Amino acid sequence: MSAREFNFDGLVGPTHNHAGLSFGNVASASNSNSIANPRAAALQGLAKMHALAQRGFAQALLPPQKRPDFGLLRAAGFYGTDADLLAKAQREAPVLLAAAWSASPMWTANAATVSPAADTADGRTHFTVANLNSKLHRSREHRQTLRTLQAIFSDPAHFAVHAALPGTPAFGDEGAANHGRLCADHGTPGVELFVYGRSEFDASVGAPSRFPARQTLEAGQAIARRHLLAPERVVHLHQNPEVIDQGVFHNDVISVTNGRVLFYHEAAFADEAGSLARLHAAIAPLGAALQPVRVPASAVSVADAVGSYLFNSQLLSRADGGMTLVIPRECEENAAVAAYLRTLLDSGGPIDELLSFDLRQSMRNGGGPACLRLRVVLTDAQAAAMHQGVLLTAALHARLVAWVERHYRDRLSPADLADPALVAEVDAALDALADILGLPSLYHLAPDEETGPPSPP
Ligand code: SUG
Repeated sequence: MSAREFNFDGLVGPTHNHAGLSFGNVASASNSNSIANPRAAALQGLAKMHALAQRGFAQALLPPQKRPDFGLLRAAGFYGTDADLLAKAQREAPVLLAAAWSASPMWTANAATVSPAADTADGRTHFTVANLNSKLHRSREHRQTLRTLQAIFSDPAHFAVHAALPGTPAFGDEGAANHGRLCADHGTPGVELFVYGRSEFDASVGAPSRFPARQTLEAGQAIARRHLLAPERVVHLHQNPEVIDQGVFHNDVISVTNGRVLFYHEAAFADEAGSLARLHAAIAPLGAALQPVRVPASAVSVADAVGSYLFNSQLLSRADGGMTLVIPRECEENAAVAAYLRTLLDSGGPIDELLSFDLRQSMRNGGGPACLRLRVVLTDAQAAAMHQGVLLTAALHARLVAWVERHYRDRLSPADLADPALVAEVDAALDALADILGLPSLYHLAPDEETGPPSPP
């Protein structure tokens, strides 16, 4: 079966801000309460999408979500008019207010876990929306994510879009950020790799002590069952708890897969040799050999990996057979990482090209090139069956740049989050976007059941 990998990048929403909401994510904490530039953030993301599309990579996007999330504020006991809610929340609970405005759905690597048709028993592409229940602001994303994915991948003959796992600690799930795939070719069966930071029920699995492990073993097991994966082509690997404690809050901050290649830091997994042996064994029956590209700590420390986001790069197969590593600018600015990258290109290994992008706005919240995209392998028939309005053509890129320039602020501070004018601005922007993407009912969500009455009884 011939298939291509599409990257669905998150279009950065108009309320991108730096609120420090993600304990365990070093960049989020260190830029807390600084002033953000949503316009620049969205344009930086669009520039990356456009450049990759121009080079022939299959590129699409996932739209932002409606904010603020008044349902969250009502669920937290605030009532009154929209303006009352914003003012009261800013006075009494500014963290909740920031959570309600978060543009975090931009990091679409956390939107869902995706299993291509070649891996599933029913020959459909399966998606499980991530519950993201480790962080309050992110736990609110899954309802709209489900709606969005169902709108884009609506044909049940080709796609199965599953709702999020129950939002309980046993099923902590952060989507594709902790998932990888190894294969000879995107269209042939692959080995799916689920990386977990802790287990709810197996006390022998070590957990980090300083920062939370967001992904559980039990979530990966449930998704593998839901997606009808062959057990012999599923590998669950334990992430090294020590790196989580150093700021590796998702596995995609310390390793990435593509084709037969596993690009990883030597400290990524709890048991490096055992993990590699299991991957070798799982991929061998597919007639392919694993190609590990191991980065030793002597070349790049975990701190440098976290600071530069070297592993949060996109590893892309080119039509000419080579592989391109899409890195954030920060990699070129870190002396150790820049030196390592020079040796990588000279090594004669599978990675033979670097492309670097300025994604500083997203990076300041701990989101690099790989966080900003969800990989979806599609056959030609599936690509034709999905909603076409989200494919990034040059014309769509130009329309979106103009849309951002018209609707986005170039400055957003915590104080601005109580401004009722921002609510109207975002509504106007998203109405226009739904038209541009040809998804008119995208934001017509039923009110949350949990929000309760808008004022006290
Ligand atoms: O979940 N940051 C996101 C970054 C997600 C990165 N994704 C991947 N690694 N795939 C997170 O921690 C920060 C928001 C703030 O602080 O305002 C935030 O949510």
